[in-house]
Amino acid sequence: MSEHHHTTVAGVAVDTRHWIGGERVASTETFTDISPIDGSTLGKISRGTAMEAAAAVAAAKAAFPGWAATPRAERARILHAIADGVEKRLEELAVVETHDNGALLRSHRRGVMPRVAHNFRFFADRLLTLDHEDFTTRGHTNRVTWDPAGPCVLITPWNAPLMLATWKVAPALAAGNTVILKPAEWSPLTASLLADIAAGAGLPAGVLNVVQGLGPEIGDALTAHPDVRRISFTGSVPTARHIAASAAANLTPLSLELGGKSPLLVFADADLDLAVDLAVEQYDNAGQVCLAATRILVEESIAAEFTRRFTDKAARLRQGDPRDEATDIGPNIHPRQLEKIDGFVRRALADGARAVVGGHRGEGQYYAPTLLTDVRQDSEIVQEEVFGPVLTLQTFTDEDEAVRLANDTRFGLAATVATGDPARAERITARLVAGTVWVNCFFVRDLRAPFGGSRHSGVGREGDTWSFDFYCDLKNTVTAPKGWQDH
Ligand code: TXE
Repeated sequence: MSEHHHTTVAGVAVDTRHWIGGERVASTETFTDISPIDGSTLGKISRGTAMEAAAAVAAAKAAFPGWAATPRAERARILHAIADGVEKRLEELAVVETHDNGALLRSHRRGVMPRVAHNFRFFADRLLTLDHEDFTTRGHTNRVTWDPAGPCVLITPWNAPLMLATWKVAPALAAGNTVILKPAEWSPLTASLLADIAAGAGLPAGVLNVVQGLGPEIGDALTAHPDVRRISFTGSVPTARHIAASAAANLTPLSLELGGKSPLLVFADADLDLAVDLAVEQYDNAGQVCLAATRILVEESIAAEFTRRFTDKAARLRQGDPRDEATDIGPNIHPRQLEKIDGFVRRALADGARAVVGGHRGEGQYYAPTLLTDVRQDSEIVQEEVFGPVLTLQTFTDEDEAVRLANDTRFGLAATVATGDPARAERITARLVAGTVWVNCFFVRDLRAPFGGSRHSGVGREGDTWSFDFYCDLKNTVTAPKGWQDH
């Protein structure tokens, strides 16, 4: 096979072509996928155009009636078989993902890839109990059913590639839809492995299609296509706006999971060690987490002590090769992302901010974990998502000020509250604008809960029945009572 058709990453063979209608399809052009670990080339990936996009939608359209008519139990069985395939190849998926996006191998092994398998199992099982009790209206029976919607375009980012992709793929397939998955061009490899796994699990041809390519080149051909019935996107706000405009032509329903600028509120009555742990945890995945609480808001009276303990703990973080079990923070995804992060920090420093920790690049693809103080509420560094290991610290004197600062951005994805007072936790939580609020914890997630954001953090919720509601056309059938002919 040509080097334009496949690559080998840490001993794992990956097909670098599209997967359309159950076949591998190559584009004439390719794009280069590089590893954030050392900048090495991982492969030449098929660079999709409108032609491949149209072919993928046509394949998804052709496969739809068959898959939609497949009994729920059989769909669930195949999704469980995909989960089995993920578990069987878990180590390979973890290794390839780490080479491709630079996130820690240990978290891919122990957290992310098991969750990928769980995504399939959860929605397979949930499908089997997806029923609304019938009810009657003047003797007429109402029956609510979840009809599959049709071909779904799923566009996904690079910060947690396979996890975020399968969070959409699994419910879309469970619901009886067919899928065109477009992974991010900075981390295209595990989506291709997923296509192999799905085919091995017996998913019929055309039910899952994977197209590779650069967003601005292939995006519109997918999102403006009249045969596409749903678009689910996780990524940036500007791209979401573009997709929404493109989808408007056909009024295609959208689910949008976007960025955040979430607060961590630390009250003087909090367990300070826990609060510091929660703050340092925000450097996970080199800060490339939409949920990250990047704005630390600390009660004035404990700010000095909090900062001292935070600085001590941050100094002990080990930054380095994400394949090393001892590493806490790996590289950032791409030279362009590093440029972007550094630009934010330079401008903040020029604007009067002070770097208490870090504030500069590290070697190669690494950015030093950074904490900035003396930042203005209306400044760029407080208002815009950096998507790197950069946190700001501000102080407040009472609950009203804490809530005002916490809610004063255009985002509303998540918030974390550290306090020893349950009544205060309740008061604060009720006033926060956020899709998820954690009290004295962070990142505890469950597929039974709704996930999503308010304002510019997104539109809609994913998880449990909220995913099914999005991926289905809900139908109510009203049947007259028996013997209606006699009347
Ligand atoms: O995102 P894009 P980028 C935020 C984060 C980051 C910034 C930029 O702040 O620094 O976004 O990242 C596809 N039509 N998040 O530029 O462009 C693209 O190919 C259709 C937060 O990488 O949004 C990729 O598959 N699709 C976030 C996907 O959109 C298009 C995760 C995401 O890329 C397209 C990622 C187009 N015109 C970034 N243009 C989160 N919420 O977790 C691009 N794409």
